[in-house]
Amino acid sequence: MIDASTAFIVIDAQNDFCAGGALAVPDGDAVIAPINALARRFAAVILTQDWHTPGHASFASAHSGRKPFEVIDMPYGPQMLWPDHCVMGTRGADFHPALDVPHAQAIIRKGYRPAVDSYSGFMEADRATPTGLAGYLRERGVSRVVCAGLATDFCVGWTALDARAAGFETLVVEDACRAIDTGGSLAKAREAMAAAGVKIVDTARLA
Ligand code: VGL
Ligand code: ZN
Repeated sequence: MIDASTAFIVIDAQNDFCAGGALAVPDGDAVIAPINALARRFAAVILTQDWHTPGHASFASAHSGRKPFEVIDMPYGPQMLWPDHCVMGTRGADFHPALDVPHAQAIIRKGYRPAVDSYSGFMEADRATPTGLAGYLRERGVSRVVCAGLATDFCVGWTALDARAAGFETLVVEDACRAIDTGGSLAKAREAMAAAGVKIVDTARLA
């Protein structure tokens, strides 16, 4: 049942991940309509927003001789490099203009520390620094989270895995997500989510 103990987490529904954006996810715009429709079914709605400093360490442009989608070793582990995207305060970091969730109550920004990425809405990529989202949800009495947005294999996947790790029952609405799918990343994310007990559902089956 969708009641106040279930939160809808809309992940990175931002211009840079949509058509014409700096890190456009294939068919990314297609998530906006189902997210708008789904959001109406929830009293508790939270948005995440990828929010990087200019010259962020996850940008290929910050590492001489490196290109987007290469993987480098960072002090906290392997890091895929990306085109410059979602720079704080820029249009690319804004939510998609058609995103219509005025009743969303909190926006969790992430990836704002210059040297550390954060795909997950819960935990930065150092796997040690929480964003505060788990505590926020617990204080509100949330025990179940439903995730949708961009991208399935990165920010949605990591957010869902961390939600499980934090003890939340976790669902991902797959038809309200789209993937980057680079180097087998989507298959890997699906396997990891299944192994962790994340439930993959679609809008029609969500109850
Ligand atoms: C994302 C790569 C880099 C995402 C964010 O939202 O999935 N992917 N930053
Ligand atoms: Zn990012």
